[in-house]
Amino acid sequence: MAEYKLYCFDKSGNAYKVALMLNLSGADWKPRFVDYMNGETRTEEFRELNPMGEIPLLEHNRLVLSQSGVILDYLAGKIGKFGAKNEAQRREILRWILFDNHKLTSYIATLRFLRTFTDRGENDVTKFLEARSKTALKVLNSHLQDSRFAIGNRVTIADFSMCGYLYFQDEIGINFAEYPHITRWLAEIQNLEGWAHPYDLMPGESIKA
Ligand SMILES: N[C@@H](CCC(=O)N[C@@H](CS)C(=O)NCC(=O)O)C(=O)O
Repeated sequence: MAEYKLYCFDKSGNAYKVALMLNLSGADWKPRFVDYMNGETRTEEFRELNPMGEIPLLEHNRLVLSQSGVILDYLAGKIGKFGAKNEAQRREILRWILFDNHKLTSYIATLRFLRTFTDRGENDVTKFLEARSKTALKVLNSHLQDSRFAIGNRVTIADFSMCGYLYFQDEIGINFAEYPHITRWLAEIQNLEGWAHPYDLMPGESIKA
C-alpha cells in the first residue's frame, strides 16, 4: 500500500498542486480517482470524508486532510522538501498561497470550467472572470520579473500552488504571451525531475452527460 493516497482527478488543478508536490518529492503515493464530473463529491460518503465537498483530499496514516494549501504545508513538513527555511519564508509562502487561493486559482479555475466544460458561451460572467484572472496574472508576472520562483531562487510549495491551473492554458482561453515571466517560470518548473502534466499525472475518465 502506498504511503500517501490522493483523492483527485486529472482535470483538477487544485489536486494537481498536491500531485505535483508528491511526484517531485519522489514520495510513495497513489491516486484515488474521484468522479467529480458525475457528482461524487456531492455524495454522502464523500461528505463524510470532507464536509466541504472538495478535492483534493490526502490520506496519510489515519489522517485525512483537505485544502491544497494545508496539504502542501503538511507534506513540506513531513517530507522535508519545498518548504520554508525560516520564519520570513514561511510567511511569504503563506502569503502567495493565500493570494493563489483567493485571486488566481479561484477566478482562473472557474473561467476554465465555464469555457471548457460547459456550453454556455461567452457572457458577462466569463468577461468578469477573465478580467479578474488577468489582474492576478499581471501581479504574478511582475513578481516573477525579479524573482526566479515565488520565493527567491528556490522552488517551494507556493510555486506548486500557483502553477496548479497554468498548464491548462488552451482551456483557460487567455493568451499567455502577455506574461513572459510566468511562461519562463512555468518552463522552469516543467524542467524539474518528476514533472508531469496534470492529464498525465492523475487519473481521468471521459465526461458523461
Ligand atoms: N481551496 C480549495 C479548492 C478546492 C476545490 O475547489 N476543488 C474543486 C475541484 S478542482 C472541488 O472539489 N469543488 C467541489 C465544489 O466546489 O463543490 C483547495 O485549494 O483545495
